Amino acid sequence: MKIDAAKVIVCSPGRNFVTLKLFTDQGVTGVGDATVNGREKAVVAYLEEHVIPCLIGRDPRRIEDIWQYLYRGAYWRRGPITMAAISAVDVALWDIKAKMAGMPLVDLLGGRSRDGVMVYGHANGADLAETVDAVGRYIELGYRAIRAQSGVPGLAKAYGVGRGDLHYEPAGVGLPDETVWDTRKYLAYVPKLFEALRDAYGPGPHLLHDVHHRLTPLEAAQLGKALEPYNLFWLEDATPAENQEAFRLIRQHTTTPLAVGEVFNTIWDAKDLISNQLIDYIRMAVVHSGGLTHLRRIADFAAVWGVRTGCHGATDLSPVCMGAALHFDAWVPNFGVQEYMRHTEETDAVFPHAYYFEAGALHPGDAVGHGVDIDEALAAKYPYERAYLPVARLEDGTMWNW
Ligand code: EZ4
Ligand code: CO
Repeated sequence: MKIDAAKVIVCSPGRNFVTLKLFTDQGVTGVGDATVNGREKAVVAYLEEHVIPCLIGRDPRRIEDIWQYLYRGAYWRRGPITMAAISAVDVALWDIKAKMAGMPLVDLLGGRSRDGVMVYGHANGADLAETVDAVGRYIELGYRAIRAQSGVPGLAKAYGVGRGDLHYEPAGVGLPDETVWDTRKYLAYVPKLFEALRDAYGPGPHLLHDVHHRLTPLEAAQLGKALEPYNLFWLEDATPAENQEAFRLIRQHTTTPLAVGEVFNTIWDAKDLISNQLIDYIRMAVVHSGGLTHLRRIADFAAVWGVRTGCHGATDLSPVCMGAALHFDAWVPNFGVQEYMRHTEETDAVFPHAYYFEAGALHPGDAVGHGVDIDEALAAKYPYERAYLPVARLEDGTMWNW
């Protein structure tokens, strides 16, 4: 059996997606997501110029060997572009293997560990009252876990506050949007938000919050402590994690559970965080961490240290990534939660999928493979548009972490 063709499809049904489709001499095809938000074309070139020529003629059943060939064989290892390209190949190969076996992918991974994958939705509002209402709407929709983000008094724009109720999309067409950040205003406000949420909805719903890399370790420790009375499910990306050791200081001061890792690419980015038990949830996604072959190893390593999974699932991760993630989540023994930001109707139509939402959970569905495909004719109606994530500056103009 041979891989006899490969195609990279870029489309923008509301936002940009990069999709790899592999074709075999036996007619079975597979698809993988390769989207890196705001740097899409770099992955396209990496795949077209450097990966696909090495794939043609290879046996698609040899997933492990192809993974090692692309990882070790590149010499220049790791990084988001490389690992997204490897992930796209890996997920397409798992899709092919599961289709050949006539099984949903979860059955190849070891079978289901649970009925449905608990997801958390994104509630947001311009101010405290709007955010409290938005969380209520997610509870009415059946969500058991909800991330709450709110506009901050005195700041024109805040991370996580979007257009409308059920969608949040940070990337924008054109050059990067400039936003202004002030840590003092934010830190004074967030505990009030979670106090109001517990007053309104009691101890039942799991509540989550994403700091989005804005704080220093000491400020993160202060926030974690201030939020302890409200029993968060997790506090996410409290400080940038290039320096894994930085989380030790946060950990020493607070029992608020910590989640990190959506921007990580390999096990090496998380090794110290996990083995020193500095975090509770590892957030790496199928698309940005080398596919199922690598994410499985990270999850097994995390299980040794009692760390659970909480895969990134924002809208820039395409339905193909979501489909693969849900098969992984349904299997992985140390599952925590799966992020779920709904895609637009246009995106859902371009990527027909077997997964569905029911009672606060996503279900991978019963289709063979990972259950997600791309409608190429429809995709062609939505050409690529250059888009970027915003950037952040302090009030005096200093560049900060967005
Ligand atoms: O900003 O996926 O937890 N979710 C997030 C996302 C990220 C985007 C970046 O591309 O932090 O909203
Ligand atoms: Co995040």
